[in-house]
Amino acid sequence: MSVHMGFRWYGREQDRITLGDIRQIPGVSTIVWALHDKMPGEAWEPEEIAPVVGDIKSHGFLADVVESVNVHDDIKTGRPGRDRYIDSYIRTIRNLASFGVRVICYNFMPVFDWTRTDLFHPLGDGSTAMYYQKNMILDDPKEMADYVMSFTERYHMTFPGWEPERMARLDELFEEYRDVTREKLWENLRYFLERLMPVCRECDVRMAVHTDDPPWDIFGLPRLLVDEKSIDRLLKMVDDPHNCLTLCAGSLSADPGNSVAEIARRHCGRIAFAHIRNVRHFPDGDFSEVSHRDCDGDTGVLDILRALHDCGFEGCIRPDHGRHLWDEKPGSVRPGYGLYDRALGIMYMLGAWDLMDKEDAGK
Ligand code: CS2
Ligand code: MN
Repeated sequence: MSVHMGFRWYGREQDRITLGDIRQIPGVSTIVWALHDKMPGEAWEPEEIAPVVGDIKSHGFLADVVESVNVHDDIKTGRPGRDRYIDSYIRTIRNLASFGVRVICYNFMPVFDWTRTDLFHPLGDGSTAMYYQKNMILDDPKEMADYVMSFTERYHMTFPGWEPERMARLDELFEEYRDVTREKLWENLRYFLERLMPVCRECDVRMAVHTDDPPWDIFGLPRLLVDEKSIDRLLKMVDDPHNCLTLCAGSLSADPGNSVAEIARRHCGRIAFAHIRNVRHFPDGDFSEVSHRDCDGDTGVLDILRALHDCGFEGCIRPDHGRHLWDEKPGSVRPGYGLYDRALGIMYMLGAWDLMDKEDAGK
């Protein structure tokens, strides 16, 4: 069964990596894309979607997976404005579907998307990777936001979920989330999904929520999708085949208590998209991103691939964050999204997958 391998691309304006570069990586069939200059809550219009999809297709790739259509804070907090923003989300779903998009990855994390304390942490071999130092994520979200924003300012790079416009009103945002307990956040996610499902059924689009990164509360903000139990809850809460998961191996495995392979086996039919990334843990709770090679980290990359293969997984798999190698330095590379290590990760995954295919063919 051939694997549907994806590569995330930030678009001509925001990515130095070209579609031509990606073409040279064996086995990539899908470009995972987004309109990165859209703010959460804004509808994506056909005339904005068309050129990007056209560009991707003209290079021989599929454009059927979008990551991310970000969810407006009013939807997450359940403020009165949410219905208007859900309406525009629905408009985006319809517009994307009309261009053949079948999977939309999004997240439901309050205020921040992925959170790291060092975006270029030396790994000792000359490469760098993203790193999480637990004792730095305690009570001052400003410090961390300023750190991430310093990259935006210095290198004119924005990161999804770290929109400068939102970060500039961090105090206000924290205030808006003050009364949003974990249960309220679940309720707001349910409300959002229930409004989306009829449209998803009609357009055959699967909404694939990304697991929370890291999978625990930060700065007093609740995080929902953190382990097998919470994933169960999500899938049962809105029990529709269009309510799906983005299985992000690296996010989940930041908690050593999670077995990503088990989660993959249990929920395979509802996993619409998989992110493969390897993480190494340190005894003090810190973790570092590392190469995709199984033995370089604690994620169990081979077990996860085996689980997906055994289940007949047909969704898109992409390498998630990679290390920064060779000439990839701050300013020349998007943190986690260099060319080389993700390409190496793809070759590693294809090696494992092809071998499993061969074994099956010989049975
Ligand atoms: C991604 C996430 O770079 C990453 O860690 O996996 O930022 C992901 O794109 C979003 O959470 C999905 O909305
Ligand atoms: Mn991910």
